[in-house]
Amino acid sequence: MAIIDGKKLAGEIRAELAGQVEELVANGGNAPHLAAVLVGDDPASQVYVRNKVRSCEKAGFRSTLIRKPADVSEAELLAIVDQLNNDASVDGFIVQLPLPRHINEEKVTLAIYPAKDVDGFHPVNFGRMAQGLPCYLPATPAGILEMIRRYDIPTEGKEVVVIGRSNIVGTPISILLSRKDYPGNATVTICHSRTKGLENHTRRADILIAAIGSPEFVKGDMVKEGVVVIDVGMNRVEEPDTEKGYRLCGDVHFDSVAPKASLITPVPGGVGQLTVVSLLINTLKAARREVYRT
Ligand code: BQF
Repeated sequence: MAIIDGKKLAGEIRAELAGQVEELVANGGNAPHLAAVLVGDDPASQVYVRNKVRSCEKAGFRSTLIRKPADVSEAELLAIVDQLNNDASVDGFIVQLPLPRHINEEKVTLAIYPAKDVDGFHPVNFGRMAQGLPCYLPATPAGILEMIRRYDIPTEGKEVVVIGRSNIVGTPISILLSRKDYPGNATVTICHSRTKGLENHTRRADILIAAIGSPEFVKGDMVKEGVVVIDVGMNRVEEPDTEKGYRLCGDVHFDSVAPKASLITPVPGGVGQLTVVSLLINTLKAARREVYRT
């Protein structure tokens, strides 16, 4: 069994990005500029946005954080989106999800210009992704692909089982891994809360991707010997006797699954690291106008 080192991979990719930023600037361009809008004070969202800002700093990107209180109106948030859409100094931006209940996430996502949608959540980017056209890939699926590439994990003809069908992870990674490409050419099964006999699917997986949102859901007896396990889960579990009062765990019960796996991602220090780096990759593409010419 080997553990995929997301932190090390992310560091290597950030160093490569820093080199590309230097080159861009040496050729008279500006450093890529990412803006992030954070609404409210959800502790997890604050951590994620801080990770993104820090990651920008490490790679030589510019970043701008716009914070608004939880009771910001939908109209005001849409006005901020509009302003960022039209700010030529901002290459790409994100609105950190989830948003408070009184704000329609779909409406906000639709308001972002696809050319600045470096999260890849706009339906135009999703549609382009599904058709294999140039697009901003959603960060977590992009991070998983990058992990598969850098660890030279074979995918052609493999049985991939994805648990979870969200718009930002399960559905796009399923589409991406069934494409005629590398990574891709896999036979993909999507499982979800209504799947019958889940273990009968997961036990057939050569590559198992868990994106459920349920702490330590996948147990050792649900996987076969030699499986590659990609754990997308990011769950906070209360742990009163710790400094923070919680611990992070994935959707995979690491201790029972790892002994059977050929490769496995840890939580923390796994996929999450690559998610953040993928956002920077998209922002560099935005700065270079690689995906949308105008
Ligand atoms: C790590 C996210 C669920 C819902 C919304 C590194 C991150 C997390 C973990 C991070 C995530 C998860 C992000 C680690 C961004 C990934 O070392 O294990 C980085 O910052 N993430 C998000 O923005 O929104 C989410 C998970």
